[in-house]
Amino acid sequence: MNQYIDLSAEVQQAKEEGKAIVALESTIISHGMPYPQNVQMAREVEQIVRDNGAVPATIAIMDGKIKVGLSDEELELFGNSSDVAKVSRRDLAEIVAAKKLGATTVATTMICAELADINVFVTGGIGGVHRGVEETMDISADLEELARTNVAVVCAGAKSILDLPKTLEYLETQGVPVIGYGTEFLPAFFTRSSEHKLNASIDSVDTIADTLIAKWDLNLNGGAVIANPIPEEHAMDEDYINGIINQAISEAEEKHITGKDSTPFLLEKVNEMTEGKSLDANIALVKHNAKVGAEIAVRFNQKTK
Ligand code: PSU
Ligand code: MN
Repeated sequence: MNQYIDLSAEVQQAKEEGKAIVALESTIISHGMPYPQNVQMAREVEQIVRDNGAVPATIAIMDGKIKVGLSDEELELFGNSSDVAKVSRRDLAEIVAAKKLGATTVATTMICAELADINVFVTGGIGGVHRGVEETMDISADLEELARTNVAVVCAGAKSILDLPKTLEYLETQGVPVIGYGTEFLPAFFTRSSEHKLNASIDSVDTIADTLIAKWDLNLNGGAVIANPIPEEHAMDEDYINGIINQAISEAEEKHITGKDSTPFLLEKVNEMTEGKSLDANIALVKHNAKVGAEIAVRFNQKTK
């Protein structure tokens, strides 16, 4: 194992026993949701992974190490401190070497998961091509990571704070499969669907595991997006949430919020303007992803043992 990787006792034991492991990110905790709901979400998601037969490994940077598996106290620390850096690929070496606290984005969680030999990663939504990219060139490093790192990312699609068609085009160019789980259309995070038809739709976790195995056995390097729609009962009204998102984007433009601050700003604004309703939806969809992700990880593990 890489010298910078520090496995928790639970993850270490899972490795020894050959159990399925599911990676979880920490930017969603430190920069994606308010305290204390973020910490509670993180604990519940870990428990859902366990209840579905896998072992959770929340990933974060601390004391010059990549921690794979966090204790309750560490989850609390990452959920409730103001000096946690948002760490994407660009930032990883600096934050490790400086021994700072860092929360890993989708891109960095993929890097760390691969180093720890974990194939399945569960989160809420991936980053993507931002609206207005023609001006800003703002394209999340998550997409480039999906192109090169062999980890499957189970998410609820991407938020319409992004330019969804351009995000799909980018992924196609990079050869990243986007698999709709039980849907033929890209889920748009808060809503179950969008108008963007996907190339692949699979209804069983077993077949998803087979697809991942075939991909990597064929040396088709890179990740895959498993897009799992938010459960019906938690989905938001499309016009309502898109109206709010448009307002949040206007405000970000007025305030000249750019770069890595853009996504956290928009998430917080949307949460504020929906009076917490978007946060409830966000938490519900992550929990659902945790169940599906654990099921995929268990199948993948059985088939590759
Ligand atoms: N989308 C969400 N919640 C999040 C993020 C995205 O709904 O917390 C986080 C993830 O960690 C993702 C990151 O990797 O934002 C993308 O940031 P950026 O656009 O700066 O690459
Ligand atoms: Mn960006």
